[in-house]
Amino acid sequence: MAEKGFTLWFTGLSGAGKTTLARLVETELKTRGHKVEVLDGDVVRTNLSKGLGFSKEDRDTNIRRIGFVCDLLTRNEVVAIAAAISPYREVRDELKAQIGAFVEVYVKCSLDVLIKRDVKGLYKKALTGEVKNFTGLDDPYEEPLNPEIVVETDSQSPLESVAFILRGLEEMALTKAAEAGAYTQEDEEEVRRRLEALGYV
Ligand code: ADX
Repeated sequence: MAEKGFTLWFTGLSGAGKTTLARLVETELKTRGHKVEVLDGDVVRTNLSKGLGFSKEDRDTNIRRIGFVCDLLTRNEVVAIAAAISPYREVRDELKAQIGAFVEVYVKCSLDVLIKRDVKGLYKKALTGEVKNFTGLDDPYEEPLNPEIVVETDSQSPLESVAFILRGLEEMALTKAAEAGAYTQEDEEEVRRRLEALGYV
């Protein structure tokens, strides 16, 4: 029997870890037999949302486009994973109502830590005024009020957050834990490769 489709929606500030967690959860869910597609804000903005900027209107358009594709995938037994800041509550709630099988994951991290980490160097640019309307600094981020899952990436390791998310999905009966020995050597190598790329092993 085909697995049930659902949308796993990661929201949170730039650099909080949405993409990292989305990719790790993707690998794990594929291992468990799900069909999975990731829609990442940074990637979508190079194709589907090419040309859009960071005004409220453009961000909402970007999020509605990502949500539209997630809806199509979800209907077809695919797990659609979105990783975009998606700063506005109203449009996230709109997508939740539209898609139904929608799990909101708030990737929470304090601004202090994000500014210190600053992997892409964008916080520095935003703080010096080189980049304007940066989310969390001079542009709003509306925290989810009732997210299904919250992970705190300033105190958890990526693997801890991933384990927590998977447990949440298991409790919602959206996935089943893989049986011992279900991993092929290829799966293990893939996880290892991803962790290596992140500097964890
Ligand atoms: S969203 O607001 O429309 O959901 P999205 O997740 O697609 O944003 O893109 C965010 C990414 O764009 C950030 O991770 C960052 O790399 C880049 N970016 C460039 N300018 C901004 C800005 N003003 N605010 C936030 N992110 C920005």
